Amino acid sequence: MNNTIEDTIAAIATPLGRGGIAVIRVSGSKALEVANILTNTNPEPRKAYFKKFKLGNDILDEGILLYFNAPNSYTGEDVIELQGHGGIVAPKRLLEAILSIEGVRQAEPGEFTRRAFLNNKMDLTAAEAVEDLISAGSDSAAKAALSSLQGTFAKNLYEVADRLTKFRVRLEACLDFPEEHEDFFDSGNSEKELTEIIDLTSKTIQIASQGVKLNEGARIVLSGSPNAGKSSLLNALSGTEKAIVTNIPGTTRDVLTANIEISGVPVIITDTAGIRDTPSDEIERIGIQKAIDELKKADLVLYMIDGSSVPVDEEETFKKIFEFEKDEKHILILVSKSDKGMCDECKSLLKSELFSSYKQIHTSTKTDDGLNELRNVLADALGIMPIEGVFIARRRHLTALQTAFEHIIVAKDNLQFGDLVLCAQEMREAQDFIGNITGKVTSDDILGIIFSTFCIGK
Ligand SMILES: Nc1nc2c(ncn2[C@@H]2O[C@H](COP(=O)(O)OP(=O)(O)OP(=O)(O)O)[C@@H](O)[C@H]2O)c(=O)[nH]1
Ligand SMILES: [Mg+2]
Repeated sequence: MNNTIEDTIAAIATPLGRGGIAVIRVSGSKALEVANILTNTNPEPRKAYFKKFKLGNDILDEGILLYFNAPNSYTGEDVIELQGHGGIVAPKRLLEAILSIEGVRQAEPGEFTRRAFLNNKMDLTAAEAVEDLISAGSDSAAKAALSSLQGTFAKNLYEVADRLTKFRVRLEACLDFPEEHEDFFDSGNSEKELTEIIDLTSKTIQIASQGVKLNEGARIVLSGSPNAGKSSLLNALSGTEKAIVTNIPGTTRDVLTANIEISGVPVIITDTAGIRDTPSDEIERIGIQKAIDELKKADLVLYMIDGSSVPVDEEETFKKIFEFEKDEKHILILVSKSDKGMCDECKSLLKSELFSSYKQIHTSTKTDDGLNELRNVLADALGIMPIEGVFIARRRHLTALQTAFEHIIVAKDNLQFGDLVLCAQEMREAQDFIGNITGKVTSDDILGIIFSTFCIGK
């Protein structure tokens, strides 16, 4: 049988594991019947009932029953919540009992929120923000997700969409009745209006791109020759003693990660084995291969050079990094151990053609020298900037916004050339892309992809 929106759905909404309370949510036309079967109660909306949860003579648990009647619920349908004891077994037994009731099935990931969206309880940006709030990796990401959930992103988009509509109404009228709308571009007002729409869209793009950064976080990979000080830096930046540090080259073999925050953006920092052509054993050889694999996933590579000792094969090692990361902006050179001073060979190496075009920062994990500057440089290199009123956004939002923006730019060109038909066409396209973000113009396939990444019970 195909799952439909007519089905009543149920799921455990809290994480499974030891905990005080587990919440099971049921949504759909049979929700009240489920409450009735399990608790022998006809609950009034928004009242808490302490009840035994029973199926037949089998007592499954006891706890609180809540009822939210349609449309005044999260999903817009009849919803009941059973708050029983936490753990793994008790909530599962209760859920199984609920699913044994005819017409009730297990909810798919994100299905409660999908119904909320389909019942116009929230638009798509808010629905996505629910999941983003749950998986927020930093304080700032959580705040930004809450802001989108409360409609800040949508408000910006509706403003753009509203202005597009007003412009299109006049433009289409002018195309249909040219005689009556001669002033359409004579007055220059239309061009001014389009410029304002472009500014507004561009501002929204700027905020959304920061929102995407908060959402996705960034990956920084530490790389370089053995003994350069990579593991010491991971420990210093994360404030932990996660990585083993010794003066034996080839200490790190496996890939180690730590989660840190840079200007509010969650960053995964990865420590890897030092790269050299002569690994001491098979384990180090595999570690070096893993280190190279990590480079492919990096948003930014911090290439570390021990400034205090005479460089050995540094050019060859660096060229290996360069093979995987060609963009200069994505590589920073970190000259470590600044407390020990710099040797002349290293000074001339850094001035050589291969290294001189990269940004170079000097640090010491012994004295913390340069670490604050490093954090600022990292924020800069990752494109993190403080913007008022940041809301969370996803890459699909940014792509749609940028495409809409391009259409508006072309529309303005067409207006300037006097080709109103093409201008109208571009404006229509732009509006569709904006509608795609809020869910006003979204196909079922896209909805399927969006909600399948949610957790079950949400
Ligand atoms: N004086 C000084 N010594 C440092 C600094 N950073 C690291 N060291 C020392 O350099 C040696 C190597 O440091 P690690 O952090 O293990 O170097 P690594 O790059 O992780 O080395 P591998 O794992 O072998 O590739 C250790 O003895 C550290 O104590 C620094 O800023 N100043
Ligand atoms: Mg190491």
